[in-house]
Amino acid sequence: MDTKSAFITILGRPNAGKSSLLNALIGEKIAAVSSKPQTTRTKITGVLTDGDTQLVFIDTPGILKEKDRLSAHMIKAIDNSVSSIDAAFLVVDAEKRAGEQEKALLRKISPMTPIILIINKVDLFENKEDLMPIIAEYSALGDFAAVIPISALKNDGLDIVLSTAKGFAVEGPHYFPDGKFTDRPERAIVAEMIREKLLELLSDEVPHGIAVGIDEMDERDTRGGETVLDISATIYCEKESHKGIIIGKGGAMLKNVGRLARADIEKFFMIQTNLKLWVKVKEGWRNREALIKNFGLSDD
Ligand SMILES: Nc1nc2c(ncn2[C@@H]2O[C@H](COP(=O)(O)OP(=O)(O)OP(=O)(O)O)[C@@H](O)[C@H]2O)c(=O)[nH]1
Ligand SMILES: [Mg+2]
Repeated sequence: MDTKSAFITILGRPNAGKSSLLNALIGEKIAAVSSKPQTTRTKITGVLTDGDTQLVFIDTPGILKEKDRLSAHMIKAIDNSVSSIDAAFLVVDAEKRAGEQEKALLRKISPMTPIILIINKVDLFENKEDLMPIIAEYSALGDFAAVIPISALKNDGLDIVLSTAKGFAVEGPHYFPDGKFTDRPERAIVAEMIREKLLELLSDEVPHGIAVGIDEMDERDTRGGETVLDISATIYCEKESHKGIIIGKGGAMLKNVGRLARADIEKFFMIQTNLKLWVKVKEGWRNREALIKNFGLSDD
């Protein structure tokens, strides 16, 4: 059988729904999703193999302005994801006006790379006619190979995204074993599940200064003959005052984070999980290269 593959990078401003789209296309929750901007911090690869065709999607952080060392790495992750690809998805939020952020992203993509404009969150429009001027405005930003309105949240239009993506596959080997849907280590997926809950539950600056490290992740057989997954993770924050907020009154916040993250982990790995969370302060880690690297957030 002649195999085919396509590498497709997903770009877009913060919160446009890039990671939601990646998860929906792969059918597994491999990337954290939240209503806060700058949820994704590194490039995340999702793989979908269908018969002879393998699609490799690369989700990227939504960020354009450098404000510290971490954001510099996030921008680098975007820049490192736009070369040697077969196509790019520009994901835009139908509720937002087209702007400088999209233009800046388009400038990063080689003129040789076909770009598919994906207009996301169309579920928020009761009257689909209201979408027409929005589609026209975004379409005027560039020369797009296709324009596809979707709802990543409601799984609407994804079949068109997939068939369009397949059209960009070129003859070549499959770069990942069939059945594998991400190159992310299990520990990284778990850390992101925990950070996702912190992003949703905490407000303002606190969650943006958080990194999660997995200290232990091991399966264990209980006396009752069951297998459980023991995970011990540390939540690093930037200030002593943030530590108090993360732990919450009587430990309530941390308990809540643990409960929600555990549910996600159990669903993903299909195994009963015992999750222990710790909180530590690492002042100014977002500007410390060694710590950024340690947290797996470096794109060198
Ligand atoms: N209504 C609606 N909400 C959506 C849709 N897709 C994503 N969202 C929401 O939009 C928010 C941002 O989604 P993400 O997937 O994290 O966005 P992102 O582009 O990856 O964001 P960054 O990683 O911060 O750049 C979340 O609250 C999602 O639930 C959609 O189709 N419809
Ligand atoms: Mg994201």
